[in-house]
Amino acid sequence: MKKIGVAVLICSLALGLAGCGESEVMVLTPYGDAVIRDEGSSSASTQTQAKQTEKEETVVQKETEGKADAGGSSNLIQVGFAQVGSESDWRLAQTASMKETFTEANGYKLDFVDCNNDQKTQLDALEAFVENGVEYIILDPIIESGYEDALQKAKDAGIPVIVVDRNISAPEELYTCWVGSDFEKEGVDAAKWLDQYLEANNRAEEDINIVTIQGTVGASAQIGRSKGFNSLLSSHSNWNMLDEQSGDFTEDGGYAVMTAFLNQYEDIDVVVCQNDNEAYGAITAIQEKGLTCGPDGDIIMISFDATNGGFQKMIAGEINVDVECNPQEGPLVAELIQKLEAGQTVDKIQYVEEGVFPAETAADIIDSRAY
Ligand code: GYE
Repeated sequence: MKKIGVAVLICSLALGLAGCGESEVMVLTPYGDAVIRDEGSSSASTQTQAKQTEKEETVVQKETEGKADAGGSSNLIQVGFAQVGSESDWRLAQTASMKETFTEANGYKLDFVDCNNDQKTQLDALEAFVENGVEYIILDPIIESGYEDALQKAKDAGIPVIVVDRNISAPEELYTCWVGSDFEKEGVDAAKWLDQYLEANNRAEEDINIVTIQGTVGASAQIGRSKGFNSLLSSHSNWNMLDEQSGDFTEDGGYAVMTAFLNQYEDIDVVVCQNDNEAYGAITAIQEKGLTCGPDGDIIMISFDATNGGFQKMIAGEINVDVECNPQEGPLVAELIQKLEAGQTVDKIQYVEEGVFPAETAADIIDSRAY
């Protein structure tokens, strides 16, 4: 597995086709086969197979029709992006990265769909991309399951699908590649930070009551962060996970869940918020109860994403640590598309590198952050 280095800042506490003829164009079928199409005729032959199958001819024909449907901008690469929604600062930063990358000036025609955190909307968007004959599909899956049929349709139409950010449980042969974060590692990093923090503050032997405000249940960012953090619970018999409830990655959700936790549990030592927006809501709920959180507060606040807003909350003394999740995936995805356009193979799984930022490092680092 390859690691792509992108603006990496890890603090001291960081846990660290052969050529075509002149009139021919290359049309990629997903996952390896490059179909060479003679633009002057409807014939096609594959690079890797001497015998063209009926199915592939259908695919090429469909792509030709589709490209015409997609808007007549023949020199632009048609890309459809089915985005999760706009639930968080992280999401807005990732949308900005994609929109800044897939511009007409850069040679792309982007069809962007905000799926409003609704899987049905996302599946409809994927179907529309196939019907419109886009050349590439970028999918940020809301949850891990339920995309097999949609991916199969894209594959049958010869459209490569690049999965970004959140993982997918569909068989690997149904999509071209995935690029995103190692969410389980993020969870482990958060727990390791807590371990070191408690040790440094002479609280390693104390009973520690923890609550988790989960992200959208079934989203790989939720699954991985929970799995990673909870994997260290068994090695700390004094860590007690009181409760885990979903705040859906939103500020309102974080506020509602934290309010309920505070009403139910008298002694909460640590809150794990699975993104910054949930942390903003949780902080409000804590303050409304007359309590404080952060390095000098009553409650230890752990967050994920490390967006600008999260850094500001660390500088304000309200978040103890923010585990980075890098939203700047646009250039990486464009690089993959350019490689595919050039007939190169791409690695199936690619992680972006990420760091861990404790509050005491925030003021020095915030100005160098891009999101
Ligand atoms: O942490 C959260 C967003 O999938 C990594 O989704 C992403 C998560 C991110 O809503 O803020």
